[in-house]
Amino acid sequence: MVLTTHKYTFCRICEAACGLKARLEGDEVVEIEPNAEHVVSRGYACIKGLTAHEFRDSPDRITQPLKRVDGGYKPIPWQQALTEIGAKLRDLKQQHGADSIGAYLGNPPSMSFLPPLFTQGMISGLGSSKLYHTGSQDCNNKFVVAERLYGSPQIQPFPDIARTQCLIAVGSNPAISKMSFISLPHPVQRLQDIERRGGRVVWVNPRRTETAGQVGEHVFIRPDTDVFFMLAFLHEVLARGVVPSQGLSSTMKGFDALAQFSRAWTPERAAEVTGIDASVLRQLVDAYLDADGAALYCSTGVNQGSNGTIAFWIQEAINAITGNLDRAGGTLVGKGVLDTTRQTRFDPAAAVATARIGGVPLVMDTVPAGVLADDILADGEGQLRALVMVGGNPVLTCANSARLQQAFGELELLVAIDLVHNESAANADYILPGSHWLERPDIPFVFMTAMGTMPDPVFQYSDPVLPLAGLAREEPWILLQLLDAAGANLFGSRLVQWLAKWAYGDGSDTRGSQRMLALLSRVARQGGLGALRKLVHGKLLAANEAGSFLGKRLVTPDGLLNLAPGDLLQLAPRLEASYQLALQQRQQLKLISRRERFSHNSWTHNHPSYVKGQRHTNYLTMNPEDGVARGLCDGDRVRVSSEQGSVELPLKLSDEMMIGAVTLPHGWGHQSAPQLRIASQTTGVNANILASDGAASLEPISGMSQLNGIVVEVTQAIAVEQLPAAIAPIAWPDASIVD
Ligand SMILES: Nc1nc2c(c(=O)[nH]1)N[C@H]1C(S)=C(S)[C@@H](COP(=O)(O)OP(=O)(O)OC[C@H]3O[C@@H](n4cnc5c(=O)[nH]c(N)nc54)[C@H](O)[C@@H]3O)O[C@H]1N2
Ligand SMILES: Nc1nc2c(c(=O)[nH]1)N[C@H]1C(S)=C(S)[C@@H](COP(=O)(O)OP(=O)(O)OC[C@H]3O[C@@H](n4cnc5c(=O)[nH]c(N)nc54)[C@H](O)[C@@H]3O)O[C@H]1N2
Ligand code: SF4
Ligand SMILES: [Mo]
Repeated sequence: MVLTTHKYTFCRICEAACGLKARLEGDEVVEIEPNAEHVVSRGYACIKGLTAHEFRDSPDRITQPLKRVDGGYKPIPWQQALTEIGAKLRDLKQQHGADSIGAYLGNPPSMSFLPPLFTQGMISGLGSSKLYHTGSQDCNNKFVVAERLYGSPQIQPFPDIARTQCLIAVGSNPAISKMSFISLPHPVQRLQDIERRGGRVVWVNPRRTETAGQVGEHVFIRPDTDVFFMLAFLHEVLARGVVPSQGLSSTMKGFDALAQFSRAWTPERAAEVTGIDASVLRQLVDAYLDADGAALYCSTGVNQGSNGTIAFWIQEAINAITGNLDRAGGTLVGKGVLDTTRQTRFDPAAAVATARIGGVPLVMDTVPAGVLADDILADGEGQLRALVMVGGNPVLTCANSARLQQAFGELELLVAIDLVHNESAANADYILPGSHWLERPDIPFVFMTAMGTMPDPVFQYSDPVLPLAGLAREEPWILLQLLDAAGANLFGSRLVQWLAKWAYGDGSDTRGSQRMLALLSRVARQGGLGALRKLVHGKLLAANEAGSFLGKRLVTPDGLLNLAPGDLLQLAPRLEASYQLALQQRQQLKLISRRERFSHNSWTHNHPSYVKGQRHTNYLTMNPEDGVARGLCDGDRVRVSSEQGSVELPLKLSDEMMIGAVTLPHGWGHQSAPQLRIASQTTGVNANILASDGAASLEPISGMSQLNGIVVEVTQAIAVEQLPAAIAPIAWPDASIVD
């Protein structure tokens, strides 16, 4: 008889970190339910968390190291893989210097605590400066602004959802993504609560989203013009005579320079490019100023535009000067249990480290992914010759994928540490079986544990729910062994390397990570493993306090909030040029990104239920009027062309899109990964073929790639391909998904 047991854990797919309850029969998870006893998520979870075990047990999961031999892949022992990779890394370092070796840290392992830490430790241990990270695809603008305004990238105010009377959210769709830079399980319900208590919620977005259908009011904005919306908002706030109150003004500086910066941006001028009527903007400013606690919030819709840094700066400045920052109902600054704001302090007087390519600045010691292809292709000192991918799928998720794929072919060594043989690893030299989060012990990732971006502060721990599959190993163990084989030490310290190696042993179980987490927990005064194991439903921490931040917890050199950092002020001419360009581009179609319920970046399409029926492809969505103007009908196959490339896919016409804006979900284009037997049969296309890379295409200061507001043309596709009507059946375990 098989024994049925239950184990509690928390989800590590997105920032909500929902509590889950897994039902096991023997060593197999047969069902995952939301954990009703979890102190924050209280019985909420989404389809991705509830089907996580089906990805862990995917028939395409890699469970032993693979080496490329004669164009195919053959299983090899761990020892051989590590020795050979280590020897190559050592050689490259000797011949070409440490900067010839880099790592790409993907998003999925970044949602755990230890894998990102060890990836950083490996790169710095090798003496390299080449850590590529997905931050330049989603949020580096927020980090660089926080450095300058508050003194550390880790200080990220978030809306006080429980008390706000007015939330204006720009470029965010919580019903689908569950939000970013705030951990909020069941966001729609929490947002509806704002309306229930008489508050207002406003969505500013070129697409009327699934969220706007359930809560709040929607305002259309033309793609990539948010910075002008923010500037006009600030202009109008100042026009009402708002100045920081006496108490506030002693906690901040730069008000006059900020006011000067916004002077030219009247609502009428902004309206020319945003499409938001000046009177509508003034009403929003009224609502914001009249509310007893209001917050402006933005997310990737803004971050991935061409001026996400200025937009976020101005947003934060508005929240600050109106007294909404650090106020009940405004925005709050959480406290992590492991507060590292001082350790990550930004020195505005110090020179910013730059990448080899185009002098692009590093952000939190990471290189923007937009120069990865150049780093491989451009000869010269420090040319990148070896790349270790720790999760992630850059060939689908980074701008100008076609070029990146070509560049990957030039690498002397490409190693993927992953669950599956994905598109980026199509020609990898080695594929090493990493761990699924259900197999890892964990505390919540850095935003929660160190930065405290939580309306309901919680600390939690999970033991692994399942053992490591086959010969899979945890990422920290793999990275330690690679360092050893390359003759280097974690963070360059022999002692740290020795201790970590002792803790991890042969890596066949997760005791190493448990020891590490227990140590971190003790440092955070949360007790050892025994104490952690009591946190299966999470432990509520002290509530976020209004009035605890300004004048108290900033880590700028003078302790003041800097409303007008010098290098941001210098972006004024760029802003003017962007405005002129936006004026010229008013008649052109602009492409924006969007997320889907059944896609999580690039890694959920290898599951039959996620891609069944109409979901076997992504679609371009366009306003019907734009369709009529181009003679296009719903269901037509269209060609979408940008300066960078073109893709062909089916069209959907919907008035959810603003006129002039089209949208195309990213993370598709799996045809080059035959090892993903389901995904490779899907017909969706890679949106990042259309986005540009290279230093000149990146936002200055943040190095963000522009993934929103890409000028495109859409025409009828000439060659109509015969598409498979449905994915061919493959023997696959029963999927539990329900739509
Ligand atoms: N289901 C699902 N959930 C996810 C993910 C996923 O792929 N699928 N990804 C996860 C990750 S890695 C992240 S970083 C978070 C991101 O989470 P969010 O940043 O909250 O992302 P979205 O909810 O997609 O919101 C982005 C919105 O911006 C809008 N937008 C696009 N361009 C513009 C523009 O120029 N201006 C304005 N104002 N809006 C614009 C889009 O229409 C979209 O509705 O989501 C996470 N959650
Ligand atoms: N055009 C456009 N491009 C975008 C975006 C957009 O909105 N528009 N969004 C961007 C955003 S927000 C992000 S965060 C990036 C994401 O970019 P990436 O991180 O590069 O891509 P993902 O699809 O998240 O990574 C999927 C891979 O991680 C592996 N994986 C999953 N879990 C684990 C694990 O625990 N360990 C290991 N070792 N591997 C694991 C999966 O098997 C899969 O192969 O994409 C960005 N790209
Ligand atoms: S909302 Fe995010 S954290 Fe919660 S179950 Fe879904 S994917 Fe997991
Ligand atoms: Mo992301």
